[in-house]
Amino acid sequence: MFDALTRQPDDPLLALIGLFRADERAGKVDLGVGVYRDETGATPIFRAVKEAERRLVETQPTKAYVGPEGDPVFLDRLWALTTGEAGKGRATAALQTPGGSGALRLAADLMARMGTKGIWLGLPSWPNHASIFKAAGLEVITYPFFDIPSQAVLFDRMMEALAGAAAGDAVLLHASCHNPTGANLSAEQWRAVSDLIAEKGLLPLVDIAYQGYGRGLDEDAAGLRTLLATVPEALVSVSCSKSFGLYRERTGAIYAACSNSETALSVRTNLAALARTSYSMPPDHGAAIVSTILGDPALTADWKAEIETMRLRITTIRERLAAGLSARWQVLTAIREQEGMFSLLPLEEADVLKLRAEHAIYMPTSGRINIAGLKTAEVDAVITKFLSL
Ligand code: PLP
Ligand code: TYF
Repeated sequence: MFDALTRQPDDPLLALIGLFRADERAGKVDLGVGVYRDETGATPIFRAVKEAERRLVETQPTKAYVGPEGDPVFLDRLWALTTGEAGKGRATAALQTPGGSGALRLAADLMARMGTKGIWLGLPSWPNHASIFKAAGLEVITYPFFDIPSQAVLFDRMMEALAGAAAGDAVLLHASCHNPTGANLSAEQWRAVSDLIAEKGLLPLVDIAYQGYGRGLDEDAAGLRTLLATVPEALVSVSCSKSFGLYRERTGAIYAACSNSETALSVRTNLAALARTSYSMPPDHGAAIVSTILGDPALTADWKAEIETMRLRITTIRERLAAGLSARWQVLTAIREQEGMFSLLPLEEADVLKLRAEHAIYMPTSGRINIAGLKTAEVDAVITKFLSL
């Protein structure tokens, strides 16, 4: 019976982890999968996370199921962190999910249930976006978002495309720290796209997965907050994987900002019903950690200080890389203005494979680099190898 199945390709980003591990060369460099790394190449556990875990070990009274919605205290605290004042007083439906991926899938299932036909996706995007939406039965409609050779956001073309969207269509937006390009929209561009979404009656789905890694915790959510202040309804998918370093704990949430509390109740019961036929109830540990941190001013302050240090490490590496690479590729001064972990270099697949074979520098064939994969001490050597292409 199983022979009815055909073998599926691995996720190229995750497959890269295995290729890198198997490489025995000294000085190999991993610019692949999007996890934060420090100056030693490690992905550390935040101090505040360790402390929250210690407290949970001592005080957690039970491991009995959480409900399908998860912990409402976690959901409130995370919503406040994400939306600031823009979230206050909004009728909101919320569900704790297994990571941002779980949130995106629930959002897609909800849209399919609502009869949403198309979801507009700017290219390039995180490859899993299109896969998740298609798996839920949505039609993915793409538009150009970023031009790799000129490293420019194609804002006019994005607006032209969205002007052609049908009322009721959905639009996926990255809140900040765009994966894979690092490109960001200006405050005016967020205002313009928010106005267009409201005017056309579109449903925005905002994916926020890197809050704190770009310009700062509030700055990275500013565009999302503008949008929420403008549109009557929105979906927001939050991932705690990067912002709290909780990758494997599968921590996230889906929020629906609604125009009244009756609708919010209906949306919440639909999200819960969708979760029930999938994984039933969400994992608790990561959400309990986040809730503990955000409920304690001292832990929150320590977590903020640590993520700020990480953010500054990334911006420093960005400056060094932009200065070095622009000697040959003038256009790559853009790396300095881009934000978060990723930039998308104008490389051919052959260049990427050459860097891998000859210099043990690993990145996906798309040319995306994880800036956090670079240690300060090796930046100059890596620049030299790029310039030798
Ligand atoms: N959205 C974007 C843009 C991502 O890059 C990721 C990946 O890490 C996610 C969502 C989902 O992350 P997770 O499911 O690990 O929380
Ligand atoms: O883009 C990345 O590298 C991160 C991590 O199936 C990731 O978002 C990559 C692939 C995947 C899940 C997470």
